[in-house]
Amino acid sequence: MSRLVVVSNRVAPIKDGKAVAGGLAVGVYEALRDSGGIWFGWNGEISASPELASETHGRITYATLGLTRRDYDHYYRGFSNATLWPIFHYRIDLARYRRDEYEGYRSVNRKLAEQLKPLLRKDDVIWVHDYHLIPFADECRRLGIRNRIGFFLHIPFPAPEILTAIPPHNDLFRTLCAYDLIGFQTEVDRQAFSDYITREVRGVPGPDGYLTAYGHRFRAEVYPIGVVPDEIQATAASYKGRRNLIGRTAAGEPCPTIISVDRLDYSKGLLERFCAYEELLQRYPEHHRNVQFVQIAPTSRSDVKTYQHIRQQLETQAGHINGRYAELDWMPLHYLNRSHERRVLMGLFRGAGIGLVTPLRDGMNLVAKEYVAAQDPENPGVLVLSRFAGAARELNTALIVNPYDTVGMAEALDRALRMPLAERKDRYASMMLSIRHNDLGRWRDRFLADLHAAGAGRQPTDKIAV
Ligand code: GDG
Repeated sequence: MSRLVVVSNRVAPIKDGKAVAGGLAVGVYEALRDSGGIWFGWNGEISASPELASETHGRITYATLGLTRRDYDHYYRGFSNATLWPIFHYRIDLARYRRDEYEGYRSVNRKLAEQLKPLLRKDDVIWVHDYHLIPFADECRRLGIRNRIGFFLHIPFPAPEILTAIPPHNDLFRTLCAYDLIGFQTEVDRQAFSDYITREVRGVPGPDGYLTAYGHRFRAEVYPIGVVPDEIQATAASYKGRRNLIGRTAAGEPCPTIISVDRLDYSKGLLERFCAYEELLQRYPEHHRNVQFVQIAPTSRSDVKTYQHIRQQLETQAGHINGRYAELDWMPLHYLNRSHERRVLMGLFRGAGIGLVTPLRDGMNLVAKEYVAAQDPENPGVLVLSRFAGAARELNTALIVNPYDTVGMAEALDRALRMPLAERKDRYASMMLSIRHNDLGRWRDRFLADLHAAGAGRQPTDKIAV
């Protein structure tokens, strides 16, 4: 059996037996635990002279290194998170481009490939994750690495017109074509990629998802990431903490709760969501004292300017809503800027009657799937879901909303608060079917099976045109 080598921007070594948090970490960890192998990438630290360090737990070797301050600024904070992230999420208005940052991005990819090379064996299969590492396979090929290399994009792939706003888009996407297999969250993303390749570089689509561009034949396919529903069910059901959350209604019953959990990111639509909640309170006074909204939003990328700005806007809006509607014994909005343990989140999901997941753009959005998987099948809550989350392609019996439509979202919340049990059960059953079908194991197994098959024809003499 080939060894699996996973390459991702961040690697956090996981001690034996310790539970891991977050969908990607769980998926990658389980894939590695079954096959054994290496998890390679940045250790999250800034260092004046980064050195490769490795740690083995069970069958997994964590090989990590730091970044210099300059590399961090150019590769991570700059081109990855101030250029690619906003543009891939359709926010050209928030993007900036600096040539030195792009050069830094390319150079870190080169250095990472150089550091990985001595660790590789001939039949290792390499699985690279996300937008930080688009040029990684190209750098590997330049070093003579001929192993199978696949790439999975966790975020959306935007329409070609948006992508061409990235000044070096031709150079960047030429490097993407060096992979043997490229995976996307949804068919919309795969189609946008195929459009870009055929339109911008005159690539040629073939049967079965194969494309030829820059003299290289590779495959592009859809692999919707999933969760482990049974594990979430068990964790949520066994949580004994404050299941009924914070408040009580005027009648002394547990207060119906709307819950949202997101990294604090402008793509997640938090501000629009706060406005929709205010609209609900304004239009439907009967919900006063009978609903509370809990928004958990751990800060993220707080040294990138646009993230500081959105944080200020949210604090202002949260203060405005509570200032306008709160009573001595009723707090309509609980805005928590801290992260919480995964088991606590799953317990809170189960106790909340509404899961409100309304990103402006999202590759998949695992919180939507986690909220549904955590529900009590006998008394499930309602998922209100943005049409712009990848998850909306599968969870189409959620209440689907447009996050730019404040009144529409308020109406959906009102409908969710009133929804009868039979309808909630029907919608839940249908969503669970698709969550079980596209679970995390299937995501991993399909990708790896296709990667084995896709690279099978690669000859040692294959050349990537430059
Ligand atoms: C990217 C793409 C795609 C959140 N707060 C806490 C916490 N979380 C966990 C959630 C969930 C994960 O983090 C977030 O995943 P999402 O999918 O919602 O969003 P991104 O972080 O933007 O992820 C996205 C994903 O990659 C996977 O491909 O779906 O579209 O943007 O698991 O539960 N976990 C803990 N404490 C928190 O406070 N423990």
